[in-house]
Amino acid sequence: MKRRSFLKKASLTGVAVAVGSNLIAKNAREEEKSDSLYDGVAKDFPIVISTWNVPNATLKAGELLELGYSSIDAVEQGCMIEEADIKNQSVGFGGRPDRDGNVTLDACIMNKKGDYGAVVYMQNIVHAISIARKVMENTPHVMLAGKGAEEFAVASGYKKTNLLTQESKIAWENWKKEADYQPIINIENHDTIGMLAIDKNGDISGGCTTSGLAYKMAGRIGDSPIIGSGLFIDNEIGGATATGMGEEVLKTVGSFLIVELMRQGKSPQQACEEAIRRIVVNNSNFKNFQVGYIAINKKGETGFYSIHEYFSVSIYENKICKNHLSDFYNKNG
Ligand code: SD4
Repeated sequence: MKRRSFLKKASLTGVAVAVGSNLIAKNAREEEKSDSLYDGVAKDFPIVISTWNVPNATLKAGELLELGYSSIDAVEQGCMIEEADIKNQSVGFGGRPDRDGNVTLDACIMNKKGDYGAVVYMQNIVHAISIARKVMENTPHVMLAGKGAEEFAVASGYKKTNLLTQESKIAWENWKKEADYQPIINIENHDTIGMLAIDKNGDISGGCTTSGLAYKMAGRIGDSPIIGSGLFIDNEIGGATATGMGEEVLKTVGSFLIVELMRQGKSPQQACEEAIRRIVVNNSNFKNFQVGYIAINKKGETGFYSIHEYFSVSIYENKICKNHLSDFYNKNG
């Protein structure tokens, strides 16, 4: 019996209560092994994987999943931790501004049904991921931009906040002294959060939220809020999300590519490596920018890979959150 019909039947009989549902999902995984797309052993759910060293956000998502929350709730609330953290200068409040001093946010979210919501170039609202979710759930559209996104957020009850903190303002003023207007991402200096989660029912959701490249041109939008580039989820197969130089991720539609490679039988690790190879193979400039991918498949296997060293990921599994340094392509420096 396929997991989906098994779970449906189980919940109809009222068996799928919090702890029991984990057992059911596990049994269902055992049963579907024979006709699974993948070889190997299914892991215990829930699992969360996030870009960069973000233990607070990843733990928050993991703990919610343990309590029986859905993957979409966990992803939203996990991402919100980084959006509110002024020490993270790549996301939300305290994010680095564009070259005119405006902090503009990009975010998107996808649920287990393949629904998608996004905001781009949104200002003055801390929780871009929540507004993306509201676009997905409460409007007939999938993406709102700029003022329209901001007004929708205010109409939805969110308050306006000046996102430029004193620290980010000082850094921007220092940058202006020698501004060379090159939108080149610094290899170590970014922590956009992309998060993928599998809940106790085995359902996958993902989110991605960022203030984008520091000192970008006004109006610039990166990969993070764009379906298939910064994030893609197919609940039958798995999910992927990206961090780093958005222009390169956009050109290769990286997250969609990774999910499609997994559909063809590649492991999450193999798929991430192939997506990085697609970027570097025709790009002699790859030494000057970083891209990192993370992926998860339906069995809970994870993968991550980057162009350069120092990319890391946070993984929550078996009730523990750990940071893992990624393998990378550019071994020769
Ligand atoms: C962008 N991918 O806007 C984002 C930037 C990023 O960590 O990941 N920063 O291109």
